[in-house]
Amino acid sequence: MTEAVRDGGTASIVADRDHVLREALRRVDAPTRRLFLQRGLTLGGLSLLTGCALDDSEAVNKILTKISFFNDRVQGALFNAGDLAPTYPASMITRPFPFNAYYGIDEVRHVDGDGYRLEVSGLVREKKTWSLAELNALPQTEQITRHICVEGWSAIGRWGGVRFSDFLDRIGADRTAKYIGFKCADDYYTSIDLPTALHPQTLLTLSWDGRTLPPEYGFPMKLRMPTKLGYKNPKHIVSMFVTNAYPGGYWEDQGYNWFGGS
Ligand SMILES: Nc1nc2c(c(=O)[nH]1)N[C@H]1C(S)=C(S)[C@@H](COP(=O)(O)O)O[C@H]1N2
Ligand SMILES: [Mo]
Repeated sequence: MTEAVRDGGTASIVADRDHVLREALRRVDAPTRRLFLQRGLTLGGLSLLTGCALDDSEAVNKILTKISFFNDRVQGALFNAGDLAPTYPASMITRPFPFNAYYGIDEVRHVDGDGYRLEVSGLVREKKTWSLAELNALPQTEQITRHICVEGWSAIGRWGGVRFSDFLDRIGADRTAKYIGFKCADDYYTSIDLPTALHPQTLLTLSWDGRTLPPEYGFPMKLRMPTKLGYKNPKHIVSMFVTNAYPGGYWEDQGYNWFGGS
């Protein structure tokens, strides 16, 4: 054990400064990292940027959280609503397509499609619920795009459904709102920024590989966004709400970056 660690408190923070800087860099993506490195990243600089004094380990956590929010703003500013994620030919679809959730595949949620009603609330003109038949009756589109999971895998899949911006028009969503939050049939939840919600490739997803969305991939409905990492793509959505109050997310509240661009 080093002298600094035995002292605890301030001393260990100073001893851990390289660790704090490394951790700060790990929490941001490439553009923010470049910006930090160009400016010469220092602990003093981080304190200034986040308005936190680096005097105890709680402050370190606070700083890292603030850096993640700072990174959200950088990603939000760099997000170009017109830039499309790559699409692929059907021959490149990954088979079998991977399953992932915070539980194993044997615990996949089986939602009853007949009783299903998507609840829509918050800053919208039409606070109604939607049955699957009603969602399926809306104009549909398809995409073959790549899903990227932070756990170190990616896969190309084919998803179909309603362009989310069309759906937002139909429910009269307030386009000046900050967030759309989603709650799922498991305990999962997440939220996205409005520019991503309105992106042309953001899809209220009802089908996978040309057939009804299977339970493991999110039946009865998921949100598919090729511009965002896997954990931002909620499966088994049962309710959505348009809001200006930050809704967070299942992984985001445990330290994953909120914007989660891919
Ligand atoms: N409801 C719900 N949605 C979720 C998750 C989850 O655990 N529950 N996991 C997320 C993560 S981390 C990934 S990578 C993708 C996996 O989607 P897939 O099973 O279609 O590959 O779902 C995302 N959406
Ligand atoms: Mo993931």
